[in-house]
Amino acid sequence: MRIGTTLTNYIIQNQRDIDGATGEFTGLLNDIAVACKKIADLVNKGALVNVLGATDSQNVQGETQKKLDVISNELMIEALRHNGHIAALASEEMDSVYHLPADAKRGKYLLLCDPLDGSSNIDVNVSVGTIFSILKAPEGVANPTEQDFLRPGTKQVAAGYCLYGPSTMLVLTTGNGVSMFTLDRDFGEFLLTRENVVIDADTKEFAINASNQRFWEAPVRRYIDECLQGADGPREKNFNMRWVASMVAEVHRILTRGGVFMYPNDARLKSNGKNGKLRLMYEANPMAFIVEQAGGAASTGQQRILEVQPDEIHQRIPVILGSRNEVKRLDDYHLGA
Ligand code: P6P
Repeated sequence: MRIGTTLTNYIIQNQRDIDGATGEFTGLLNDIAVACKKIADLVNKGALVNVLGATDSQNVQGETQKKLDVISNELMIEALRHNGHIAALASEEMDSVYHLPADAKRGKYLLLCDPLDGSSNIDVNVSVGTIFSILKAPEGVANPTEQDFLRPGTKQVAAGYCLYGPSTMLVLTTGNGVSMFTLDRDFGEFLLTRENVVIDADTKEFAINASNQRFWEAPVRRYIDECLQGADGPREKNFNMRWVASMVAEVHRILTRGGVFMYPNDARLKSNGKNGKLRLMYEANPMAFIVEQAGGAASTGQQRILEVQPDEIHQRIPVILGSRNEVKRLDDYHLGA
């Protein structure tokens, strides 16, 4: 009887492709998978284990933290801090870099994560996810600083997400394509269900929060207007629209059937001194790495996301990603503008 390829076996078989990888990288991925399995369990149980609803605290972004935001962050730390695979951790849910306990062995990697992205969907039972990005840690530094994390996305060793949807799926790239694993709850293993994922270069589906239309800049307004004109307009085809308000779900759909996702900067965000809504280090960069590895593209509208030099760990960035021909069209509109 066939068991299938587990995530751990897949990483071991492929770790020769990972720059300088030893069993430590496999161990790190395993720790992340353990945290994701526990988060999946709590997300799935929801009200049964009293994890729904909000806390009375806010994160560094000034956003009210859901109970599961805080719990997911604690689970990620718990899964990683004593196993000696990371040197430090940064999270959307923590103002500053998390340093390991003094007696904990330091590892070769830095982990950045959004422990539970899209958590506003939790209470309405819509898909949410965990996003993670892995960098090499500076050698011989016991407590890496925020500055040690501020590397462009091209320096990522690996990136991935876990989607807590109708099925729980972990999607991963180590720089050699994109692989998808589905959680078999019967024996608690992520099993390989798809590899060498490729995004169609063209699409008829876009994802944007259309309630912000009055704030959009001209290139975005032009692109969406043309899509909405459908077959009678300059695109000569009809488009569909999706907006889940959960980036992990949107990216997974795009990896599966193509599409373009946009969270551009706009007049509303600019008036609040923001450069987009999504965070560069633990949302845009890992998703851009995955999308590019699947043959798609990821841009700010002005430049490739993975080439942005970070200034601070929680900085925001405009995001356009997905089918590469659509991203290029949006880039051309921005550059023309
Ligand atoms: P809005 C979730 O809060 C998130 O960070 C992404 O996952 C999602 O794409 C976006 O924000 C949704 O933003 O403004 O539509 O609620």
